Amino acid sequence: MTMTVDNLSQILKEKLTSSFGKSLEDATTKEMFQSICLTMKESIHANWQMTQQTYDEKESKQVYYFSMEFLLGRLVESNLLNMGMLNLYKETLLSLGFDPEDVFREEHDAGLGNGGLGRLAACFLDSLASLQLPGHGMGIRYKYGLFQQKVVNGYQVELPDNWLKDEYMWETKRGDKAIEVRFGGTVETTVDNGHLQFHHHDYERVLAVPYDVPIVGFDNNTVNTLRLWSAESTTNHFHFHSSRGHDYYHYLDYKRSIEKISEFLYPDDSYYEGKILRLKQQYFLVSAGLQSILHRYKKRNKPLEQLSEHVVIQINDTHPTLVVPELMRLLMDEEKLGWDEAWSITQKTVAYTNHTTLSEALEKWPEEMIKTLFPRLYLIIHEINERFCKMLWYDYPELREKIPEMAILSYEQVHMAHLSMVGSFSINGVAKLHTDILKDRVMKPFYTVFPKRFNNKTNGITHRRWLLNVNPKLTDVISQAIGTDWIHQPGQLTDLIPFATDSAFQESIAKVKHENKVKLANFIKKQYDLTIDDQSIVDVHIKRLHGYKRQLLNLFHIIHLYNRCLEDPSLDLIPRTFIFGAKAAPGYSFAKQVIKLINAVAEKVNNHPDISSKIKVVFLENYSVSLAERIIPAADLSEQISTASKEASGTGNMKLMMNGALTIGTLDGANVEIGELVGTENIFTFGLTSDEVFHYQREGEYRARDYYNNDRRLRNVMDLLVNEHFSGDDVEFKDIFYSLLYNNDEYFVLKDFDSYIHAQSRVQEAYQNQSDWLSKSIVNIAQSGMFSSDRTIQEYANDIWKIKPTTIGNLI
Ligand code: DL6
Repeated sequence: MTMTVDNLSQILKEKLTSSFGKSLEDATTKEMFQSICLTMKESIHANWQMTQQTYDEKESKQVYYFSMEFLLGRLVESNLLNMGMLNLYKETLLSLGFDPEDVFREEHDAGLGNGGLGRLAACFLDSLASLQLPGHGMGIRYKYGLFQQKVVNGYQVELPDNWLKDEYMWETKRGDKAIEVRFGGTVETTVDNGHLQFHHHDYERVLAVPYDVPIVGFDNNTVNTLRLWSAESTTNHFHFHSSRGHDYYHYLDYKRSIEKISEFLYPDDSYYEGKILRLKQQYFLVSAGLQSILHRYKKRNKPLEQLSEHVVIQINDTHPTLVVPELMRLLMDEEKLGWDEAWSITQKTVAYTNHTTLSEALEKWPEEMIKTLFPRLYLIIHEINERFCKMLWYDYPELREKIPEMAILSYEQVHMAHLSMVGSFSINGVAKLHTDILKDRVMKPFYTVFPKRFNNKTNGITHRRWLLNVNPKLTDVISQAIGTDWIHQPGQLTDLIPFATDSAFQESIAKVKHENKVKLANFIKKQYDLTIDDQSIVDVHIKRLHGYKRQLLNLFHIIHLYNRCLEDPSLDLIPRTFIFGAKAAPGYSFAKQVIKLINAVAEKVNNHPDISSKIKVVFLENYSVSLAERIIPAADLSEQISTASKEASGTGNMKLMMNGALTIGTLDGANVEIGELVGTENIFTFGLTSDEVFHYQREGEYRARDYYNNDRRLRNVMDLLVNEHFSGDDVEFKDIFYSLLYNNDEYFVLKDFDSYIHAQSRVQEAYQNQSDWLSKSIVNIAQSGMFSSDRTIQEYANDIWKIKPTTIGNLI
């Protein structure tokens, strides 16, 4: 039966009554949202069960994507879109007197990630299900997601993200599948029949309880699983016999200490902090995840030796690296396999993705911490290290002097990237340049030893969320021109190329962009009481705040324009709205100062009677998936201006391109591939190349101060930071100033300033010719299909995972 607005209205009304005892007239938007979810879940759950059953029956090989982060955002619209019911639900809501946007916004973003790495994991889940691939996520159900950012007096203030305060509609608790995870204790070694046996005593037990979230495929019946583990205490081993209640208080302390494990997500992006609780979180995910996988595998009645034919474990950066020793432990201590068998299985089952070359992000845990928390794993890591170093010594004499720098255990630390590389069959980077940097520099000796393991998988984004969902008008305009096949095959967006110079098509693209700008302007007006010009160039810099991402360089351009306007009030500028969205790690004081500076500049510029009609600066607080969804469709210009070599890939660059924004960017990460696809005339590149950055870093030839001394424009910009212009005192921004001049500008902001200013002038010039600009924009949209995560996932499936689609039949 095809569902109609009338049927669905009836169903929703009944749901309101049966679940909330409400009539339509009395129902709140929240109750309506919940009724929608409950209704959707009926069909999702049926397909979910069917999918799992089919995978078991067909013995499909399963991929498990282990990640400490899944930045899902909201699911209601993307689930409806994938189920083919989005328009029906929107129409029905309207007919019932509800604004669909208001209803959908009742869903709290699941912000279980910091940024690119976590959002990538979410896009991958969407693509896996949409390509009918048996792939699931393993993560942590943090009670608090990434903090909520408030801006108070220009400063970032962090508030807890209590995303579970209302019921999370998509999850299902699977209490029956809870698993025990053990921490600490001691390991006793005995010999039995000539075999070493390891006995773990006096450990702390933690109950890992899975909450499963269905991942709905697009236009198919596949529903995969994201399993999020929550740490809970068990009362089993507690005996309350003290009449004074000591045991009870002791129990409460214990309970709190256990629940802390899954309490919050560490808010650091590209920075490793070395906190013991974080290490516990990593092991908690790994141990619970692996035990549940082995449990399910054993139901297939296959020998463990064949595990890698049925299961692949992809680890999202080094955070879940403990899968290597934990899988060894489970295979040897629980399943009684010998070292060689266990090692061969482990190495064939685990694959590793690297997401950063920043040294401060590379995880190294103190040996002592590992030894105390996981005494048995420590012994295993020790043995892996011994064997690896011995192999290097005998098989690679030319690398002997590199052994200390390649070892897994060295200088009393456990090097997680080394452990990942040694214990896996695949090591991949996330953009061509990034993978080359890994092979040629950062991991060069490992590449010598394991050349076949290294491969590139350029990142992608799900075009369903980042085009179909966020920009329905653009979607329609595209489909009117080239039909709808591209929706299943996003590579076919290249069919738009001939339309790049078609004036009627350009006009429709311009109309959509303008409507999206008006929508964003209305939001900014409502939220911040700030009027932005919907005819202005919308220049967007949205990502985590980090020195290497160089929000400061963008700001220097803005201050430079401001200075020019002050010098020459009649300066002819195309009006521009500079939009920033960025969270800073709470302990990263430089980044927090940059936020304050952005807000201070905004205050000055936006209130200047002559300048505010030309330039507006907006810092949108609490940057999140949902906020990105509002901003991206309205963007004209995408700021991707990291110091070359530092941004592994970037994925915001892809989302913005797909929505018709042009990139101003360095030759970094996936910008390089964007440039290759669209051609140099359709992107504004500038700045040092990665080789030049490496050169300056190696030779120590760069003297930032010379640029300050020799470039009057730069001096005029920088002096405003320390002369009370943007702040009531001259010390507020002095750390920024000093980092550039006295710490020699680690991220080459001053060095790239001139080239950036020129690139920005080219932007202004190009925008003046609207037809030309629109043609560039269309070429960008046309070439963006390459960056659909469907392409990325297909490459993972073919090259690394060796998995094929499993079709899930219709229920009826
Ligand atoms: O691969 C996803 C994403 C890339 O697009 C970004 O370029 C990169 O910075 C980010 N990496 C991290 C580093 N975390 N660790 N470790 O978030 O990954």
